[in-house]
Amino acid sequence: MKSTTLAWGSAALIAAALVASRCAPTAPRGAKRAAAGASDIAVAAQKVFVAPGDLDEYYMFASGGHSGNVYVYGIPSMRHLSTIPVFTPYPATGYGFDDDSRKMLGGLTWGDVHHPSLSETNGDYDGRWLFVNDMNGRIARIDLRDFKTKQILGPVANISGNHSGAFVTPNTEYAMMGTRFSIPIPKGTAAPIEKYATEYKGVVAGIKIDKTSGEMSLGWEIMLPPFNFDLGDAGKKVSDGWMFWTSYNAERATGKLEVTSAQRDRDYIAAVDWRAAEKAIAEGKGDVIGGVKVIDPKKVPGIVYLMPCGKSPHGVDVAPSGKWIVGSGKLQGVTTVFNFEKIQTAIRNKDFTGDEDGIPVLKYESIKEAEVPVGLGPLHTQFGPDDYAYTSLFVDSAIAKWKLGTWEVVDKVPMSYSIGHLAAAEGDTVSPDGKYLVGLNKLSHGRHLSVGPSQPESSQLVDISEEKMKLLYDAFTEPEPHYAQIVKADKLHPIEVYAKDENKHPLATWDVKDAGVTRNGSHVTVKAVLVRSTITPTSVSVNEGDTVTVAITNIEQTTDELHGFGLLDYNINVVVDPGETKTFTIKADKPGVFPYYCTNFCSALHQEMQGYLIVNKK
Ligand code: K7E
Ligand code: CUA
Repeated sequence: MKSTTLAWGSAALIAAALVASRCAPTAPRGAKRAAAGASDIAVAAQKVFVAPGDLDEYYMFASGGHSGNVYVYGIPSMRHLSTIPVFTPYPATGYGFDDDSRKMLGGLTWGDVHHPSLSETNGDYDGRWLFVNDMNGRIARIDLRDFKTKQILGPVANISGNHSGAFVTPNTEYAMMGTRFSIPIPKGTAAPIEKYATEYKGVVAGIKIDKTSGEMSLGWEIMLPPFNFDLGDAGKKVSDGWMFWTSYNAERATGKLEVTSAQRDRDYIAAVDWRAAEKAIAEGKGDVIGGVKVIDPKKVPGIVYLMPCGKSPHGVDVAPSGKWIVGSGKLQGVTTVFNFEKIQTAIRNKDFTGDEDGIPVLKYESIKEAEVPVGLGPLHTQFGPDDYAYTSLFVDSAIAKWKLGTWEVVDKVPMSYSIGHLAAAEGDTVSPDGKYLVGLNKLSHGRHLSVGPSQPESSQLVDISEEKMKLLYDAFTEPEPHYAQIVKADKLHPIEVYAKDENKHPLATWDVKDAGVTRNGSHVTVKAVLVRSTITPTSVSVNEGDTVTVAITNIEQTTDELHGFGLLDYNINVVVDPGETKTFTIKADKPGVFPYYCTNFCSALHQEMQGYLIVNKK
């Protein structure tokens, strides 16, 4: 197998390649088909074809980047099954219009989701929750019982640009957070940019997750030098109890980072003993910054160590055994594998080469196991059974398959084009499935019908069940897929309706006789009932200046019988699932008559499902 090895320090060359790779060729229509034999295409078509009425074998949860959403796909069909709004209002499901979801969004109407993280038990997906990070210092929890966002934690104090989350630990004790854009802390403090190296700080955090409810709270924070913390992964099995964060900009540089932060041959992976951090916080150690306790590793040693890793590493991925920690230096031609046992030995022996703000730097040669010549621009690694690893190569526009232990690159498959993350079936758990891998590409360049300057985002399904990887399918994916996770469909057990006796909403109304209007001073409460094909009450009269809270219960107990409540001119659009109660509140500041109606087609008399809000002039 031909592979390219590149000496460290050839950053300029790589930079040129990085630029060049953004101009991938556009194949003339029809030419691509000729490239693969007709029988290959027939085999691929059969492998992705999910017959009408049949179901996919896996769910894929893909990040929606700055759309603020999570997108759900079926694998192998690559069908887009659902959109889960998280950090962004989404009229299709009424998200961000009712009181609870508005409160959760907290005034921000966008988020930048990069890394979905399914909850785990003993290092395997357990199908309970999905956690996702947002660059605005937040993490959200989606309940996989109903595929809805249930909690948004944050913005968390002192965390700025939370890119390196939401990777959970093997028993979902913690989700991870980290600063990509260091700032002076606490937030709200200003310091001149010339003082970046000393007064700006990076912070990493452990977000504690309640075992039963999934409720998140801040566990601990650690103050670090102003490196740009980029990706993360939790240790597993032998390395359980540790977390790893990559960082770039060990130079502590400012200005044109593409030049200034690429000077050194090595940056760092921060290795954190999270049980030690937990203990330190429990013992009351740490300084209060921004209203929370923050551990300063200079004062509390034994919690953080820095592992040198070349060069401007992006992804860090822990192998299923927990033995190997793979750091992908995006500006080189190799990916570096560290040996967890050697890391522990180096820590015990104080095998350090120096420190950064009091944090020991481990000796590279002592902890490194291998440099695997995967190819140019390695970003992320996923795993399969039998010790196989798959690394995405942004610059080479390919995926490399290689073997843990022998460190041999055994196969490569081109991607069209410029792959970022990749996701293999259960490929970041302790027991990867193999079978399928999805390349989440940054560019599509003529792989789909043109829709103007904003080209469709492209993902490619790859068969990894055999020795050679085979491209099966090109699929449009909603922008912008960074990371995705693929979970066996039978691990999830979504409900179809909210059972009546589980609805504990104080304003739930299950009988149309109980629907109606009550007034308390200038606060009007409307209890509304939705059932085919009437909204009760059919009209509501209030006075200009009233505050009006409308509680809507959909009393259907039938699958798929959703009703909506669209209120014209007041910017209200709520969707209520069977058995669910939602409230919205408006200030009746516009006099007149305002129709409301059911927005979800529900029966032959759906059009009749309407009413009027009458706001009487003062
Ligand atoms: Cu590589 Cu945000 Cu994980 Cu994009 S990130 S690719
Ligand atoms: Cu209810 Cu349409």
